[in-house]
Amino acid sequence: MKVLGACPLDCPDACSWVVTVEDGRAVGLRGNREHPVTRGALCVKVNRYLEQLRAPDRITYPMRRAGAKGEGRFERITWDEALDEIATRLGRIVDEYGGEAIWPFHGTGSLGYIQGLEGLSGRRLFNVLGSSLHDPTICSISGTLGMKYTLGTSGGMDPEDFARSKLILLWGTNPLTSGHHVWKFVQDSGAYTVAIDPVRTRTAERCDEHLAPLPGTDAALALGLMHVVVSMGAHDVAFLAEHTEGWDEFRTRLAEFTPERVAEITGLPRQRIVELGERIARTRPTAIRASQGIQRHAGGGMALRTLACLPGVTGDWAIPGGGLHYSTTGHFKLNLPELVRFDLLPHPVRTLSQTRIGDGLLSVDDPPVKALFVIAANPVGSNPDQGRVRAGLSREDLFTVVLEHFPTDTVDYADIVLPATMQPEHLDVLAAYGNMYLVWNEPAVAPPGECLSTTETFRRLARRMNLDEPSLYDSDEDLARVLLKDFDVERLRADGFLRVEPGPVPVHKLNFRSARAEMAGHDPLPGYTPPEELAGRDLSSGDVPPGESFGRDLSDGDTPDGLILISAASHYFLNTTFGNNPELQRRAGDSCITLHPDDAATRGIADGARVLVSNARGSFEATAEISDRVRPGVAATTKGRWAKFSGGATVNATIAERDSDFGGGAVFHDNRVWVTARQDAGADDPIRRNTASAAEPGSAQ
Ligand SMILES: Nc1nc2c(c(=O)[nH]1)N[C@H]1C(S)=C(S)[C@@H](COP(=O)(O)OP(=O)(O)OC[C@H]3O[C@@H](n4cnc5c(=O)[nH]c(N)nc54)[C@H](O)[C@@H]3O)O[C@H]1N2
Ligand SMILES: Nc1nc2c(c(=O)[nH]1)N[C@H]1C(S)=C(S)[C@@H](COP(=O)(O)OP(=O)(O)OC[C@H]3O[C@@H](n4cnc5c(=O)[nH]c(N)nc54)[C@H](O)[C@@H]3O)O[C@H]1N2
Ligand code: SF4
Ligand SMILES: [Mo]
Repeated sequence: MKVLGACPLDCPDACSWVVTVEDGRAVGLRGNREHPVTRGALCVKVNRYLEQLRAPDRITYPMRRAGAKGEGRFERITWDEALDEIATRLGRIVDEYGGEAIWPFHGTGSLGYIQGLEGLSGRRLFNVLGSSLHDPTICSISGTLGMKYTLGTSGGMDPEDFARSKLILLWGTNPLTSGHHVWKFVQDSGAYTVAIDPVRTRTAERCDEHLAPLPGTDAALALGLMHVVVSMGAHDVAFLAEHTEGWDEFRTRLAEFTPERVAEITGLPRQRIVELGERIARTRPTAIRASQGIQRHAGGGMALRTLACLPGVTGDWAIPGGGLHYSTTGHFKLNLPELVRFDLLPHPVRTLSQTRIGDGLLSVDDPPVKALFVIAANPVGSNPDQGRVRAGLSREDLFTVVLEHFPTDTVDYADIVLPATMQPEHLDVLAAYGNMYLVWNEPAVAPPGECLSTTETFRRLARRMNLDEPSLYDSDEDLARVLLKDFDVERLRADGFLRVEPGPVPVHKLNFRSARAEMAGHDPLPGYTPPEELAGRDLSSGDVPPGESFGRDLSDGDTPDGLILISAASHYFLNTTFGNNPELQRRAGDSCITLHPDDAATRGIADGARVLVSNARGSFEATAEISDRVRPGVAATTKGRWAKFSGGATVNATIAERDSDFGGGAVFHDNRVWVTARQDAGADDPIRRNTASAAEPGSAQ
């Protein structure tokens, strides 16, 4: 039997897949050949998804903490015991502190609207309880707001239109790793391709040209390119007059961003900026693919706001194959209000930010967070400031429930662990954020052991709490039909996917001057907001004022200026998902940091040496790779490793829990670190190398 499903992971592609089921077991998984973007192919990670379904460390029954918080020692309990304990604890917390003391903390482990997606699943129950709202700030919010200020929507161009582009800028995006299906459209176009990325990634290597600006300086580069276009008289006067607001003011600002100044800010040769500006000026249509990586900086929202202006200046927004693609989410008109039912809230409640879980647990008062539900998230692995996240989760007075598949670093802090179903075991619906398709996921097999879906878990908890609101008991299919009120559900279910047509971009006019941005306290015009930890200084020359060392003791020999560390998507993990898969661990190899030969030489670090990477927030260990894939002053590693398989800490120990400019986004790539050789690394190195077995100590399995 073949069952149509969909990949649930936080990836722009939202692949449609086909599960082969024999005797009630999933024995095969492949991409759906009919889906115009999936085209039969999944990816290196998800090709191993079925292994994860049956992995020996899968959590298959409820557990109660038996050791200290963080220790990861648990005892098996029944669902009845688990639900009783949760219902009793929640009841007491609501009585004493009010519902806002409960924080349903959702991650992006599943992007399914029914089982996962950042704060939606289970929200009806949390509304009835009057729990705090959860703002999914960790991934893409700054860029989304930046796009909206300029365009009125965050949904940009349809990436299938790349097939018609003549010039494509792959700007702060590495699709060959983080969502490879768009590459086919890029290739088919025959367009001239330019990668703009401080790192020479897999994608940059395949492009015709690569520019490596200093991290967080993209808005300045965009302003410089527009400056060149305008100084050539190549701006689209008719488009600007008819479809934009505030052009005269913005044009004045562009005049300030001469190629000389932009060269200084970005660390790019002036000539390269002028040449790319000229190429843009003479090539219609020009398309930009930007994704989330570019906005993980202090000025990340402004970066997208300013980038979205470029196709306005050239008139590309009006030409098929021209424009900017960031996220297509804004084009899907789903019936979220009826799915989520905020009308069930007894009174207005506060909102807590996903990115700031450390603050949320350690600093928020009135009321303090007393109960934390972690749903499809792994904040110890994925959030900024790992040390603070651990400190927050260690609070003895905090009641933590984690719904999970695997014994993650976060599960170790749970009071109660609940076993969750995986994608072939439950029903779900997704809308891609990197293409124009809805995808349907039909359950294919029964879950192992006592695993329950998120929805069923919350239905049972509602019953245990004697809540009589009828909508808390809607079935998954009812929920899907509500969400898809305006779509042909039968067709979606039969085909596994359904195309949605993008709405107009810009929505009305393109706003160079944005009243909405101004009202939110931002610059009324698009501009350049420098990154926080780069602060416009030339990192390679060591000209940082003495004493300015981000609180770090420099007596161990590193240079005072440190390096900007980018921790982008790993080819083999998806955030921390798959971080426990032995084969993917083997392929990913040791935790690694890439250093430019000059930076390695200054620090006396040899290729393959063990290094300590640190700043005032924390540290982790890695193996140095010396390569000119990174520019001087910049280092690169990847996200997604589990701390328990990496000597106890990952790169996230060094990242600041600080908000970006728009919407309180995370600043993962705006991170200054110091790198020193570890003298004492030897055979008894505590870092485990490729030996992580699926069944880890710390798991109760
Ligand atoms: N294999 C794999 N795929 C994934 C993920 C994964 O973990 N693994 N994660 C998924 C998720 S959650 C998301 S949000 C997306 C994210 O996918 P992307 O948007 O691709 O995000 P990142 O991987 O963070 O960064 C992309 C690129 O931006 C570059 N970059 C960083 N800072 C700057 C900058 O200031 N300017 C410029 N021009 N470039 C910069 C990085 O070097 C990197 O090559 O991918 C999804 N897909
Ligand atoms: N250093 C660094 N850190 C980053 C980033 C970066 O660029 N650099 N990027 C950030 C980004 S873009 C994102 S989106 C965040 C993601 O951060 P998180 O949302 O915490 O994502 P994951 O780490 O993948 O953890 C998701 C967990 O959900 C579980 N899960 C999956 N499906 C289900 C389900 O159906 N039910 C239940 N109950 N559980 C499920 C998985 O087993 C996994 O443990 O990470 C961020 N972290
Ligand atoms: S992770 Fe992305 S590319 Fe891989 S199967 Fe899922 S949606 Fe497709
Ligand atoms: Mo993300």
